[in-house]
Amino acid sequence: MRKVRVRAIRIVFSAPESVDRQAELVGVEIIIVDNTAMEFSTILAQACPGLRVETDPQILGSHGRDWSDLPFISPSAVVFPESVEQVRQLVLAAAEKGIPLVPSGGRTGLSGGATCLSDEVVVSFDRMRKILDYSAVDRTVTVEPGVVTQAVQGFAAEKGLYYPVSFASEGSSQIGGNIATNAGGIRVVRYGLTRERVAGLKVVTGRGDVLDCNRGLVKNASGYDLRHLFVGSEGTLGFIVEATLRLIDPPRPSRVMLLGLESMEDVMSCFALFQSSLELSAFEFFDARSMYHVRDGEGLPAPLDDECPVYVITEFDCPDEDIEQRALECFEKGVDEGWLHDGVMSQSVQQGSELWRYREGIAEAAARYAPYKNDLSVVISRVPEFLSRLRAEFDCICPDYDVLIYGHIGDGNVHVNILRPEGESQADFDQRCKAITDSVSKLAGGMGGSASAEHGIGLLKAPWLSTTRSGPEIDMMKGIKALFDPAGILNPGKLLA
Ligand code: S2G
Ligand code: ZN
Repeated sequence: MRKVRVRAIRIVFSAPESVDRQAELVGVEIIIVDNTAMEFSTILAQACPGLRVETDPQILGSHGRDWSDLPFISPSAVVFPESVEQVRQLVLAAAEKGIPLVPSGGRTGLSGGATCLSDEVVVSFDRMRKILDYSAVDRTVTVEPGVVTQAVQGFAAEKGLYYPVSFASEGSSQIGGNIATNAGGIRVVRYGLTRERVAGLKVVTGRGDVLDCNRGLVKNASGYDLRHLFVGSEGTLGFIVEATLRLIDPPRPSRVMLLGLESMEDVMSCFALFQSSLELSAFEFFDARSMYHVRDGEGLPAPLDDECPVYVITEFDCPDEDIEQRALECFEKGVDEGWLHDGVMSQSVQQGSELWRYREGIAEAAARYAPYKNDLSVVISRVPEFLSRLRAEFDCICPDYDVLIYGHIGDGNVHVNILRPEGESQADFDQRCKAITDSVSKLAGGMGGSASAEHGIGLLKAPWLSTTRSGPEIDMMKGIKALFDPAGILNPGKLLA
């Protein structure tokens, strides 16, 4: 008796013409993958000599998750390739056998992009974490995908240069995943996103082709720049197996200000004032609920004499006393205009780090409640309107919810963390949060914004892709997916559900 693997069962009902007529079962379709019951892990182990294949439950548990708090579905195996050739071999075998693969880096994703839907095989890049090359002249470093973000920052600093992409999870996230989600972070307002850092990308496509895109060139006018297709593709077009990153001059000495304000409109007035007078490297905001939770979670003292409705953390170049004076004049003008209520400026690197904890500690403080997250963006000029309409939505839809609103206001990105009330079941909470996401994604989309600013679409936000992308765009994206992954094995169900 030959066991076969059932990939999916489709139960087909008639669509009742009228509501009083019951739908009737008209058919059951069983889709069989032409695999013998041989385990995916066995197939891959045979196809890729030397590939480390794990089915240990503990590894399945750790590597089948990311930070999205989705219900856990175990992968059938986790594989740990150690070379481009091993990745190529395993992709070829998976494409031939119809084995779905899920790429996994630092597993710090927030949209479920590295989680399983059924019995996929997770491809972990934990064993591809070498720094392969460095060029002082090109100011580029070439790394394997499993190199941790913080390691690249450290390597750049050792060379007297700077890798500016920075965010709270940089100690765990991997470069491959940063590129696959085009990670942003706190200094986008000055340095842009990960995309700006990618000078070259080696990728294994779903057909098993190894593409060596751009190879570190500054100029290359030879047709479509395919590397940019892979940046932000969430592992659905190919697996990143090598990245050449462009490093930059280190920043000048900087200062950090924590400011207390009355309203979001005041935040944007201060942003315009500070941006016109100083070299900003960050301009972040967070509301009073965020301040409450970060102080509670991180055990931080009140930074200002009074509590304020809104706070800003801004960082700017301050190489000398003239600039320091200019910063203080900005502050004074903000107070005179009534935009600023109070503020404090760091006098040392240590104090700067301490002030940053009020912003960088929010996500971790909220994580205790397993919050539901929205990650929205609009153009900077529409932030005040967006935020007042967003706040009105929350006041109307869920006045009983504890909602934290914070983010990178300098680049138009607003994060929302909704905390589940104690008395509400997870099912009810999830249901209400889906309705909220419906509303706020349509609000952002209706203003030309995005339902996902930097965390990616993944699994969690796939139902709302169409609030941001048009039908023709989604058709084009599906066409590109079919070209690069004809067998549909690369991170199926993510981004383009
Ligand atoms: C931030 C971090 C992730 C989160 O703090 O800027 O992107 O949980 C977020 O919101
Ligand atoms: Zn963020």
